[in-house]
Amino acid sequence: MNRLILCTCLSSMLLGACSRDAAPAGHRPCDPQADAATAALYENLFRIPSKGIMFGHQDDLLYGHGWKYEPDRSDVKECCGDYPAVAGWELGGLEAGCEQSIDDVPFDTIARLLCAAYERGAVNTMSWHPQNPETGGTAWDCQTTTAVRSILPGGEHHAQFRLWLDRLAAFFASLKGKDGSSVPVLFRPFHENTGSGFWWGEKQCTPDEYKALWRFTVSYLRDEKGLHNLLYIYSPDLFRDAGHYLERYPGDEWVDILGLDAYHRQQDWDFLSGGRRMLATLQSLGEQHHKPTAFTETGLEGIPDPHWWTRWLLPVIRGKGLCYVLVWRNAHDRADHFFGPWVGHASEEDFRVFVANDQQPVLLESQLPDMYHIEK
Ligand code: BMA
Repeated sequence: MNRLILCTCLSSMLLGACSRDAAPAGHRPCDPQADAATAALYENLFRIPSKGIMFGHQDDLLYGHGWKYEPDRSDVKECCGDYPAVAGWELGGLEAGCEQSIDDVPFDTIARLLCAAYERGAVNTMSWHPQNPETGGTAWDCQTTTAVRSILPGGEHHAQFRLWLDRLAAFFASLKGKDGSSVPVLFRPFHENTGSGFWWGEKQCTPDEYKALWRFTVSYLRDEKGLHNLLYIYSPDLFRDAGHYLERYPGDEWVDILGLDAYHRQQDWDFLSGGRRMLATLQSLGEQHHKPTAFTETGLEGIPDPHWWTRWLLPVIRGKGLCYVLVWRNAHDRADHFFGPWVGHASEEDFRVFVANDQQPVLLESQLPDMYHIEK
């Protein structure tokens, strides 16, 4: 369905149809004032698993294996004829006032292509790898255990953190569709909190500090900055059990979507059994907490198995009620740093088999229903 035509021709009708009142009780974003398109997107995230799982790829429209910034180009599209249903983008560097992300992508290019993806009907999600507020190092700088505390209210770097969020807020507010309405974004801050790879990780802050950071961030963007086009994804890393997953969970009123980041690392853990276990737990948690669930980051770097898509990913995600699965980026400047398909790679054909499989429907961009309108 062409969302743009519907929205421009029938905007007032649709705004009524998209109103939050149209959503069944329980399917309300944690922002009570979420705008119509954002509330409709949220409702559709509950509905989409009955149709299939949306396929996502980080930075897909910006660059790919061996190329960058070529209009309309996409590694996924070149392999299977369609863009990913979920477009992933990165905010790291924006907080510091940089014009380019930590992956050297200009933010105005991200904004332009993100809005274009929305106009085509895709779903946009943004990750954020902010610098360490204490050291000025990267998100991966974990040498201190006080970075989170330092940006909470009363902390030494709290004013700086507000400035960071002001910059993010200005970016989110600038994302507009052709009809002038705000573009909804699935925002995924402070991810992989059960790991210790980032300064907000399990060893770097206490559960209470993490929860306070999350709540402050949501409250600041939503209530102080008045952003109503965001849905918030909580996405821990590998976890032992439901208790571990929820240890740092800020509460149902602060989270819209339950996610999981879990990479296939052959030496470290069994992706098949571990992935199935964690996604089954995520499915139960989604049901208990009335939240949609997503496999928010995954992949096997360099895809050494030419049948990775059908041998590993498909059995892990099948039947888990997920609204999407997103594989990480195909770097343009690092030959071995890719997680998605590209033409000429040994797994290209298997990716097409994965996309067309009849066990777990996989949805690409053009197969999506109108995600920004609630169909009666
Ligand atoms: C990581 C790697 C890095 C990148 C970061 C943010 O997983 O891909 O090269 O800078 O994500 O996109």
